[in-house]
Amino acid sequence: MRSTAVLFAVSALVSSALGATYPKKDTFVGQSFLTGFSHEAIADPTHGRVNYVDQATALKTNLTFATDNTFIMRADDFNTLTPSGPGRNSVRIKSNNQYGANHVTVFDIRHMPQGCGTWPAAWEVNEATWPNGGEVDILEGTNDIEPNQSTLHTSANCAQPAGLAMNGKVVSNNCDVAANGNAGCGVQSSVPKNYGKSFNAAGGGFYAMERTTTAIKVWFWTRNDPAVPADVKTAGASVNTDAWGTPTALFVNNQCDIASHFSAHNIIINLTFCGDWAGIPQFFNTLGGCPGDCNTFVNQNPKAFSEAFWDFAGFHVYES
Ligand SMILES: *[C@@H]1O[C@H](CO)[C@@H](O)[C@H](O)[C@H]1NC(C)=O
Ligand SMILES: *[C@@H]1O[C@H](CO)[C@@H](O)[C@H](O)[C@H]1NC(C)=O
Ligand SMILES: CC(=O)N[C@H]1CO[C@H](CO)[C@@H](O)[C@@H]1O
Repeated sequence: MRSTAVLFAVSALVSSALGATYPKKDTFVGQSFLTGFSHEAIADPTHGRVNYVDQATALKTNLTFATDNTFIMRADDFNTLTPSGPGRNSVRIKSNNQYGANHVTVFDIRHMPQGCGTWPAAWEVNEATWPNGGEVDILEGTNDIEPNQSTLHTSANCAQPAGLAMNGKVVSNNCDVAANGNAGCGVQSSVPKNYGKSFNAAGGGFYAMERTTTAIKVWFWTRNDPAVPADVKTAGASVNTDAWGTPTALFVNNQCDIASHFSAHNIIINLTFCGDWAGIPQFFNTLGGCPGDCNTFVNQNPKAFSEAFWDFAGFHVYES
């Protein structure tokens, strides 16, 4: 009895020491996004009305703009498009480094893309092995609708139990991409101002994601929330996730072996228009309140995209 108790106490100490405090690995602020990330001038796999441009084009046309402390990525808000030509110019970037089994990513975001037809996403994935290396969607939505959802997408045999301690509401619990039309296992946030117009009006905020071999957690704090942890706010030399309180979303490994379903990931930021999600009338018209047909709207209304930009104060990756 006694030795079991001692063993238990020791292993609890060890796992909390290993799991909670992470030293800083990479920091991306301002111009360092230009060397730490690559612009991906690729065809959008989600069939959006988008034309992703390369870094030289993005810098030349000011779609990508960097100073010492600002990194902006935007949609073209100037050109009217011909329906038979390429889609609206935009930017998609991917981190050159990958991050593995024990890491925390903190996204300090001042502004996110808003407007009819927009579909922005901040996520982590290994595109080369998808879905076997898993996918973690940290921030994603369309048409300013506040789905405020965090989602995992995986290969078979990964699900989430009910009743976990989190602030969000579980909307689906099978993470397998082959189930439920690749809905994944998602949790809807209940923290205010975490997406679109309300997020931007508040000056943005902080998203953080922690991945270990036993759990994946997502937190969100709006810019002036007094509860923003000091290590998040100041992008400290290390972070202690144990002090961050109840996460918005929690995924655990009791019906999903996280170690084998998630490989090392790149961070990807994309901004597309319409396509497989944002362009569906249910989301564009009914829930988004946007007029007519999504592609036509994107072609004819460049000024509607003046708020379709990301402004990053910085990304900070911690790894142990
Ligand atoms: C490029 O974009 C930045 C950020 O919005 C802006 O401050 C700057 O004036 C723009 N530069 C040009 C040449 O338009
Ligand atoms: C970003 O691209 C990935 C595929 O590479 C896709 O799964 C995701 O839905 C895209 N999201 C946006 C907003 O473009
Ligand atoms: C704060 C916030 O934006 N909450 C929204 C999260 O998503 C649900 C469902 O879409 C909305 O009803 C909430 O208003």
